[in-house]
Amino acid sequence: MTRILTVAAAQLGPIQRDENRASAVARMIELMRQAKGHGADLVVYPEAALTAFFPHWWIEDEDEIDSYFESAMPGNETAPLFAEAQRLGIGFHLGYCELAFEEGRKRRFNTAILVDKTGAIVGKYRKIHLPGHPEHRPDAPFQNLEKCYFETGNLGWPVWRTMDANLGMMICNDRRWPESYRSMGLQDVELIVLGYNTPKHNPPAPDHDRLGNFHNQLVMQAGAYQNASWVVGVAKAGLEAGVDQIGGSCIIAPTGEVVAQAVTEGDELVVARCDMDLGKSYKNSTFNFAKHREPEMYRLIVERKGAMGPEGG
Ligand code: CDV
Repeated sequence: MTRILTVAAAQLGPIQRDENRASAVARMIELMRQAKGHGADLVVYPEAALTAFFPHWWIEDEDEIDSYFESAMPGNETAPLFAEAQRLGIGFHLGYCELAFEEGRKRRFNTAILVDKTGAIVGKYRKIHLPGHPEHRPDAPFQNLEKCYFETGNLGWPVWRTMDANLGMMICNDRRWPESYRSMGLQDVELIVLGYNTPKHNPPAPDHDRLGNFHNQLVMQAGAYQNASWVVGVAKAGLEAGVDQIGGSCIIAPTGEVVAQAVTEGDELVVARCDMDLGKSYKNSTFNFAKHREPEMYRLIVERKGAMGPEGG
């Protein structure tokens, strides 16, 4: 019997600074209802989906920073999303900014959760690759202050068995690093979901700007193929509080092929029927890790290079 999971990538257009969570959640619910109309089992929302992407601004006031974070999930403003998902019998993935109290102190993470069809949170991931800089750069056209506002994620890359499939999560910049995918590939992941906020302009390297969409797809297609997993990447797109962000949300098969892609920079749903067994022939042949991958050899190469100094040998 084939294991089909119908997945909807729920791209969001910009959320402006004065747009409240109730409005953002209403937009997400509208996309969730559309997804249900297409028979979706799972809806994937972007990174930090409830507010404008505040790491683009320098904020000094602690209370103002905290106002972009959720201290409970679901909280008052996100409860309607959980209720609608439960009513429709649909799972979802949501990126948000998490305020936690752990080890006796306040901690802030860039977080994503996986919610099953009963409305239960079955998985949580905290972003590991935080891009940008920790200090204010007043001369930059906009800030990229994730290193200032978030701590590095401390939950690793687990894979969860839910909805009859092996699901994993990463967040935005994680998608550019092969180890994010491979950590889950080694756990037989079948579907990786992620959200992103990616500006079209890269202030420290403007020569990369023309390649933003290409690199977005390149890394996700490579990650999908090399780990024989579906990858669903979902943008918060368009001009948000002066920062223009790419769209291009897409659903990528374990073959590395893009099977569905957004064409706007606004709220838009793209849907695909994803066969969770499609990666099996790759896992059993080209990417049979147990047969062809030699981690011990990688260790020896790294050690040998270390012994020969930075020039190598
Ligand atoms: N939110 C992100 O992690 N954005 C980064 C940008 C800043 C490069 C990204 O990798 O898309």
